[in-house]
Amino acid sequence: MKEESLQAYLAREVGDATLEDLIDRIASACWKISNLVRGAALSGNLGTTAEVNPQGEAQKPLDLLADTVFSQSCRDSSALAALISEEIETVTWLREGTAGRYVVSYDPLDGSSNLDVDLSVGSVFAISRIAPAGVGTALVPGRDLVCSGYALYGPSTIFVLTFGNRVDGFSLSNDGDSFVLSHPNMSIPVETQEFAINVSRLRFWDETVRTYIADCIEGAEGVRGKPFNMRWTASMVADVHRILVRGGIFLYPKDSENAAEGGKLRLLYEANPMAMIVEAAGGLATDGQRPLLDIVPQSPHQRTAVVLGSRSEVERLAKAYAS
Ligand code: AHM
Ligand code: MG
Repeated sequence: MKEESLQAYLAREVGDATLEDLIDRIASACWKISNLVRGAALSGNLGTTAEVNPQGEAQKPLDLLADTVFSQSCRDSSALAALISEEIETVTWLREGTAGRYVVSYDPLDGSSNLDVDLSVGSVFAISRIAPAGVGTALVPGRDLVCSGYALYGPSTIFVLTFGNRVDGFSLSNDGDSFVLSHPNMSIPVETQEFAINVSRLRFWDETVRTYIADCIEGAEGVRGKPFNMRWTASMVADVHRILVRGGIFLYPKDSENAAEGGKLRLLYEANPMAMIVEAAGGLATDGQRPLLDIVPQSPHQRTAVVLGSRSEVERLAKAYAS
């Protein structure tokens, strides 16, 4: 089979040179971040800085470096109006009052608590267009996204992309500076026997989540009548990628500890990009009850509950909430 580069794929799929250029810039940021992650120990970039991000979480040197690489790679795109980063408090306007131009929302290094223990991390991004009527606001519901994707820095580096109709994955070449189509048309199996949740938070969960997980753990002996396996990587990118490859359900619910903030994961640059990918791959992505992509964002760092993955399990939990 002839290898197809990400650039050739974009020229075939997109037909808008400015958008192709913007996605290519994001992909370049991802392979540069991949190289930074691999070299982190030898360049003295592990550990934690004295800084905190807008959510009050300690920042790692690589969180900050990845943010710089990402924004520098994107900001010269003439098609770009604004950037929204997990690491920056306010929306960064580059070309204000520019209907039709793009906003990139991104988490430059998701799951960064995994860095010091050499486990998988990733970058997540979503691209939206500033609507003619919405000049001045960078916040749009996930349903209006143009495209979204992530890069997973695991045993290999994979760049996954969707425009909403299909999901394709690209592997980093051996040279480390280009992506090649390796996972065409990814789709999530409808049925699954694998769940992902941070079980140490059980004491904070509501009854619906407790019952759902208890039923899974009872396995073949309980109401589900089949065994379930559990995986939790503490990196949403790695968990979502596993679900794209072999199915599963991922839950980060709103619970009694994080309810005041609305949940743990951020809507614009974590939940929505993953929701767009999961829906395009045949799965479902909700906050437990309503589709994540239907939520109208109110602020750049808004949080939400997240339940996504194989259709049958996400529907089961939504039904349990509804009853
Ligand atoms: P981060 O953006 O600060 O890395 O936080 C997001 C991460 C997700 O990747 C992951 O699913 C979750 O936080 C892990 O949370 P926990 O520490 O409860 O396991
Ligand atoms: Mg994150």
